[in-house]
Amino acid sequence: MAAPSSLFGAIDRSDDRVSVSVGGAGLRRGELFAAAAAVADRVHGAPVVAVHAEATLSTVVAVLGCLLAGVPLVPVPPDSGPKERAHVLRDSGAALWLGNPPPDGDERPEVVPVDPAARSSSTWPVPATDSTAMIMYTSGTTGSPKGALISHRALAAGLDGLAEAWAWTADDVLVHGLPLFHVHGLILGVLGAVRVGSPLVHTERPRPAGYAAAATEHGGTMFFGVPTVWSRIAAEPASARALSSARLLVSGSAALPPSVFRDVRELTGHAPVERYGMTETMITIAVRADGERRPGWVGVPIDGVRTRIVDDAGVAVATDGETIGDLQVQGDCVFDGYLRRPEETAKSWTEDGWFRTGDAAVLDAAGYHRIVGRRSSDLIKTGGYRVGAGEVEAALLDHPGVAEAAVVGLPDPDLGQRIVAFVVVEADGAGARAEQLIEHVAGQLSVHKRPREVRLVDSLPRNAMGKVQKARLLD
Ligand code: MCA
Ligand code: AMP
Repeated sequence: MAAPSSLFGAIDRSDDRVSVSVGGAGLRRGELFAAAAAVADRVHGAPVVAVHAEATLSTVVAVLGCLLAGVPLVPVPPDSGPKERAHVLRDSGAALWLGNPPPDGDERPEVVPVDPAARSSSTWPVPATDSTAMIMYTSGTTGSPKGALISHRALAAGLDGLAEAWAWTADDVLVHGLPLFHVHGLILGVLGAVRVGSPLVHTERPRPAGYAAAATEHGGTMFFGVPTVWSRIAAEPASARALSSARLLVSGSAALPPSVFRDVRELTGHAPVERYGMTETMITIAVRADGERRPGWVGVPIDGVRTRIVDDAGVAVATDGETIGDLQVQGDCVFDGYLRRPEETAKSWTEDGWFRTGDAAVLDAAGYHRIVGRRSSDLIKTGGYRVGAGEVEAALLDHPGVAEAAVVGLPDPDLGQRIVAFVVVEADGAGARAEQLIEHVAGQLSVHKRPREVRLVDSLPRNAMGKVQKARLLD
């Protein structure tokens, strides 16, 4: 029986093509949608549903079930601390929690287990293209993470643009082991594969040996990774060489160091394809499969996206490959705003309707883009994760022994940037030692938001207005 679905085309429950496997547990395409339909039966009509986004087949089934039922879903990172999780659940208004319950006994919505072996033949109306498909929480420079509202239209437009740019078809086999709670691993890495119809082999963690095994055992043709993953692959030549049979090695989520680009090219025979995006916009700029691969350059806008790079007066900068300006984008893949944050939403667009990415970039005469960095040092990219300095500072200041805290991202050969906190302890805060403060943050926020290092200092550098001078800490 075929049933309609805007994101995944007509669904045939007898379709026995290999579809998704996570850590070796797999479902054929028809089974995947029948299992997802059983989830949809359970969540249909809920206002918002949280998905405990562990790297499992159940997570894939849960996400597809919500999309089939037209219920907005919120992926919750499995390692998020109680404070972060409570914020996401409260802010999103999630009425149900799909998947294994979180480890502690927090207050939480009704828990609904997910069973990849369940089957249902129910069908639902295709969700309106402008309705919210996902609420993806992402850090800003200050405050708690904000929920980016991503519509069914944005998902479809973003994925189709990438499929076109990379000649991504059902003949590909996609391999990655990225987390299933971000755009990269979940939207591109799962929904992309299911929309295109290419089998997905998810390796649970993005480790070099897992990627190499998937190349030889499953004939992987496309591999996704953040720069840290590619740098770790380049450091294991035997694993890297196993990827030589691939068609496309794709890097994104942070800047790929040119040295890693060259090492990967040398070991695998493939120059990596770089692409640029944001939680708020999906992937807007990419090197095409048939395009020139230049280290440090992320390519051209995907189909349906327009970009501009402007100076402080809003005037387009010269296309000389050198003049730096603010990157702004437009397109159907852009989100609809932040949940319950009208002011921050309004500030994110220019008066003439361009989304301000907050990234500085240059453009050359061939239309190639290079990302120079974030405009604000308060957004840190560590291992491909975006972390707001303000959120980590707030967690540190919550500790009774901390008087002042400033968090920055310092250059790191493995992670791109590593989180370093400069802390002034209270006069009577002798107990506030560095390791305790790291654990204190870990008790509230996700693992990757923990400072790797805490430096106890007598004072923070401040300007005449009393504002911390982060540039001096970065030095
Ligand atoms: C981490 N650990 C720590 C600390 N931080 N221990 C003590 N203090 C800390 N501060 C622990 C970890 O839990 C882990 O423990 C061990 O140390 C090693 O951590 P790490 O070096 O971070 O390695 P990893 O856990 O293997 O992670 C590296 C990684 C990961 C796999 C590259 O960072 C990752 O999955 N990144 C992907 C992020 C991503 O998908 N971003 C996409 C955003 P244990 O071994 O016990 O677990 S979407 C996006 O950006 C846009 C749309 C785009 O363009 O894609
Ligand atoms: P996130 O919200 O986690 O989606 O992070 C988005 C940010 O990651 C962007 O605003 C950029 O600063 C950064 N980013 C993503 N892809 C790239 C890339 N290929 N090169 C440089 N920076 C990137």
